[in-house]
Amino acid sequence: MESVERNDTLNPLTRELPQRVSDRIRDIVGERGILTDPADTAPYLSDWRGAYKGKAALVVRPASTAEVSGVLALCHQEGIPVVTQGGNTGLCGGSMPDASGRQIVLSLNRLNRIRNIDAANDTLVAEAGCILADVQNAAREVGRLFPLSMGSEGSCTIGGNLATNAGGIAVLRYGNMRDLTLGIEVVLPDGRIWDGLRGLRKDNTGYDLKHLFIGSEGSLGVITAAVLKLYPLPTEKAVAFAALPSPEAAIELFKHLRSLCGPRLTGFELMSRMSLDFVLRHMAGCTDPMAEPHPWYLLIELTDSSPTANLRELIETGLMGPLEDGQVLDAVIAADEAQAAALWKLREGISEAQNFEGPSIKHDISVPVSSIPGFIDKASAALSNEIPGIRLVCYGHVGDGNLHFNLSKPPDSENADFRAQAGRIGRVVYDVVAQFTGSISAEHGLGQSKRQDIVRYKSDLELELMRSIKGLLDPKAIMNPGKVLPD
Ligand code: FAD
Ligand code: 2HG
Ligand code: ZN
Repeated sequence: MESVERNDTLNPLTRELPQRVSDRIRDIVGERGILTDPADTAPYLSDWRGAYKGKAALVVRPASTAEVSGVLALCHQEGIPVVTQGGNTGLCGGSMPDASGRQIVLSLNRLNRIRNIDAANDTLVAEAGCILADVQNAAREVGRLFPLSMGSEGSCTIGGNLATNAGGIAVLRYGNMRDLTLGIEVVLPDGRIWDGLRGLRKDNTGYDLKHLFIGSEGSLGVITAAVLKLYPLPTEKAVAFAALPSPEAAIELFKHLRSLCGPRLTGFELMSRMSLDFVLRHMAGCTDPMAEPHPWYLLIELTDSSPTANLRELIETGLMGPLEDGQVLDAVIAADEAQAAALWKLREGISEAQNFEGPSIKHDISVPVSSIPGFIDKASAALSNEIPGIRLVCYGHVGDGNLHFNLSKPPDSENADFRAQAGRIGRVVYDVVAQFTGSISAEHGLGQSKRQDIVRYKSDLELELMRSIKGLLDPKAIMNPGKVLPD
């Protein structure tokens, strides 16, 4: 903020930006591109969970790359911090401005055109503000699949997916957002536009710069468009819900099904009984598909594009042996699309269901797949020593080695007391993650919530390189300050 002159007239609406600056922003994005009324700005100033809140000098909604460029050039010149926002579904506070009221929120929800679909090249060019579900639908209309899929797909955006290198429920087969992207367009913090929209599967011309911006959580520049990879649309699908005695049994079944089904194994999601209980308690229309409760469950999906694939028979064969030897306790196979959707709702509803149980402390961790049972054992034991009565909501993309090792407060404890323990508890969990050479953020990013934690788990050299890259691309540190990098 140093370069904002102290004796400028403050904008009466925002009180934190000089009037001449908000006038210039209005000139760039037009009347529709600015929100100042508290009723309009409120959804941009609180995150999906209600865990983070912020204030903003303005909410700015550019409708083109040129407008993003104009706004960033001005903010760079004036030293105004910019918090880029997509669908605001992030879970680490990355899209929230701070409490100063001096930052602007740059929402990309008007930058939402699909620029091009090339079915022969299997690519789609989407602007950053496109909702993920709209991109999936556009691909489906031309008989193709855009495979990124997650519970927030009706609200999250391609820009947010790129900025967080999102994962989701089909990473096992198709990879995460980094693997699904061939090129990007980025507006640098000083307003220059890098057009890296190349739809090439082979391009070895030096450093692959797109990977710097993918996963950078708005801290290096604003991603405005991307060339995304498309795949053949699956024509066959089988979905099974299996009950298991333990995480060890889940990993045995994973090895078995990987060998039997190869790349057809698309989703392999673990959930504890506590996770299912929350869904059954809070999500309308959800029922337990089994007569008895069991300690653990797997949601398994096979897909194929071959018209001759008999996936139902394949999954039945795959489950038969484990059912006979007690590694699987019970199993249900969806008879049609409606039953498959109902089974998926049991898994996808966990995040929302947990919100109804009061504040949660989230740990989005990864370890090698083989270490999942050991991690769950050790981390659960460490936690129950720390807070008696804590409720562990453990679930996730176990085929990727990624667990959402989430905690809900003991029912009789105070919200504030529980929240105050997040740092101490995080360290207990993350120290176990480190023992298994895992990561403290598998898919949601660092945002505000984990940026200080990385000091303990990344080497000094790695942190130094990250800071150097930030300094090079964003020397005035206007892009999403207080996120990703530790103080
Ligand atoms: P936002 O929340 O708006 O922003 C996230 C970060 O990206 C912020 O740091 C922001 O500054 C930055 N950003 C946004 N757009 C841009 C841009 N164009 N250029 C530069 N930076 C930008 N995540 C998963 O990975 N897997 C899941 O399975 C999953 N499931 C979820 C289920 C639910 C119910 C919910 C609520 C969330 C889930 N998420 C999941 C988390 C979240 O949806 C993803 O992180 C998603 O990618 C965020 O997209 P967004 O558009 O909402 O981004
Ligand atoms: C999921 O896999 C999401 O459901 C959300 O990544 C996880 O809410 C969470 O912690
Ligand atoms: Zn997830």
